[in-house]
Amino acid sequence: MNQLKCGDKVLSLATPQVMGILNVTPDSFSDGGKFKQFDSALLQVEQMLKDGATIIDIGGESTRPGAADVSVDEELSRVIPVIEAIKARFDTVISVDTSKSEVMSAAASAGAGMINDVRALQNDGCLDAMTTNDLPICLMHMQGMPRTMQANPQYDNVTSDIIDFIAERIRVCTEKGIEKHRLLVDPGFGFGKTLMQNYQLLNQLSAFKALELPVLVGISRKSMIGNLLDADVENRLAGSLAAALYSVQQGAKIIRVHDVKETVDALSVLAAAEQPELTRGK
Ligand code: 9MG
Repeated sequence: MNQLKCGDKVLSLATPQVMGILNVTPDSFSDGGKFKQFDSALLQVEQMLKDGATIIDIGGESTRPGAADVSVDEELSRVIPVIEAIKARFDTVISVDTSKSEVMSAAASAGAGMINDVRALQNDGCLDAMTTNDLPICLMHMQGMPRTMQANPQYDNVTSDIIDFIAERIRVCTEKGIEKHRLLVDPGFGFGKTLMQNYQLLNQLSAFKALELPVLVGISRKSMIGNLLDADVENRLAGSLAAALYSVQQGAKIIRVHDVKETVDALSVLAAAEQPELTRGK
């Protein structure tokens, strides 16, 4: 259970892993033409890997609250060339953040090592698409859809409702033939949750251990940090690091972040505090 087979690579989850975020949506590259954008994406990947990321999560569809839909062709044209270029240049696990079956299949053929689906394989064709490869899949919880999800999210009990939802998605996946050892779970911070619901969920994150699958968490720079601290997006680093450390202490195995170096440093200090013998020889 501590190892995840990601295509031709094996990822150890014996220690927490950092997943670096690579958005390839037009709003993430405001400076110039397509080639410049491509180069800048690869430079960003190179830096994140130097800083200690072991997974790069490529997203061609914005899932921010209020974000518009993207066509299959547009998403394919944003994501597939970037997967191919990363695969040719770097030795890393490539995760693809998508909810489209066509993108899942094309990404798997292009060399992706993981699929990260914020809709937990609920869209048409996704379950079938993922039975034709053996990649790991992150099943994330979202209430509603990005355009409207923050309108008025409602739960009886935020943590147990989300655990029940994910348990049902695990059941559906395994019934389809997608083995449990391929699955990761994610409570979906910020996806249809109020500020208080997000912090209740963070407080109770260890309850997700009951699902007996690796937990992935994405809190980096989100509104749950900004709204708590009254901080704009450039001033959320300290809050994001605190959330990352707390998540790992509650059992999270993969942390999805923008600020890779700072997160890796913070996790190294946490690991040394927990196991001082790790510092031997330094
Ligand atoms: C794509 N994306 C944005 N936020 C995310 C989160 O919290 N988890 C996962 N798995 N993906 C996310």
